Amino acid sequence: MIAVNIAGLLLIAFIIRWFWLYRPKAGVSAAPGQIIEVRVKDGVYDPALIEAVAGKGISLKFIREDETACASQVIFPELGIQKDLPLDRAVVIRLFPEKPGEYAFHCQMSMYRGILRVT
Ligand SMILES: [Cu+2]
Repeated sequence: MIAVNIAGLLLIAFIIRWFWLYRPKAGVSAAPGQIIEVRVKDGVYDPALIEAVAGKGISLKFIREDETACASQVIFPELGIQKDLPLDRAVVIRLFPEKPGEYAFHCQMSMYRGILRVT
């Protein structure tokens, strides 16, 4: 009984860590106008942290290599962007973040997660 409870608590801790506290470590800085390639694979966006400059356009080229339906869309809620990602086909998304801040992006179920950091 106690073992079950401990397993349950560990699972909850894992879920909280993964879904709420997840912070990508290594990032990529985008020069204005640059196209950054983002691979969608094995449950993570690579890179998952992209740094950009406010008021300058950047392009993210998403390449989905994960067959699961979970990965089939990418959503930038604050930027009002939602795109389908066909398997193994590059989808370029143009972004013009005007205000500095952190803009999350994720799949429909928020399993894949990334951050666009605008400075
Ligand atoms: Cu998903």
